[in-house]
Amino acid sequence: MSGESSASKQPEFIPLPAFQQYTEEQMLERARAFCEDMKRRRTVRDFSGEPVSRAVIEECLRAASSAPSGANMQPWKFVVVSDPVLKRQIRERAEEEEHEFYTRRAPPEWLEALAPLGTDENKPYLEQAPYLIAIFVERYGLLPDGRKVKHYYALESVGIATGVLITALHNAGLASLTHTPSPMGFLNELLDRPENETPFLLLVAGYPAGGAQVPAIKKKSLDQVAIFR
Ligand code: IYR
Repeated sequence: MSGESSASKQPEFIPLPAFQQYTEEQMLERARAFCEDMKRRRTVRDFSGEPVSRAVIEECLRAASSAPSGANMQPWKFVVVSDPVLKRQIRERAEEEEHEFYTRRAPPEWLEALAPLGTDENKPYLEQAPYLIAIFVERYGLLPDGRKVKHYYALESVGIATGVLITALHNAGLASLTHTPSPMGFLNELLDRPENETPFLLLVAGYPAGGAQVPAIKKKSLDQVAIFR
């Protein structure tokens, strides 16, 4: 088959679709309003069992899937878990790992860094929240004939998509929690994912429980994180 081995596909271009230009005043207003809204986002560990429309989750996943990615490989998979049996299994396996983490694996300085968050090995939210979105990184793609397709910057790409997803969920009026049981290999087994997919994190999504509390922690100031030269 000619032309298959060399990278010889001709690029095709279309006009940039629907770019929105704003006045400087509008830009500042939009940027401020967005920043204020994002500052209201907090990681929540206390979820209500109130159901959330699947259509909302689907739109948020479409937004996440619009993220840029290395060579446009889109190396992400989102497994949306709402089945109570699966949620319980995930909770059991995560708590087993977390027990090891909190009692043996975590070095003292890690536990010290986590102290202000008040986390422990109990993860009731893995059953309480209506959705657990298990995010996987496709470390490489698989063609139907079994050949592997190289993925570039897969972790960075999935990190970006996850940021978009967290933002989309917040924008839709939902709370989320980035949960990283370590190791997370059990997710492949429970969710029946192939070996080219590695768990990236488990995003818990739903409404906060009435009276939910969050740790009194602060974000760094702009001066501490941004350098203009
Ligand atoms: N995975 C554990 C520990 C944990 C680790 C980090 I880094 C956090 O920011 C929060 C928790 C847990 O979920 O409790």
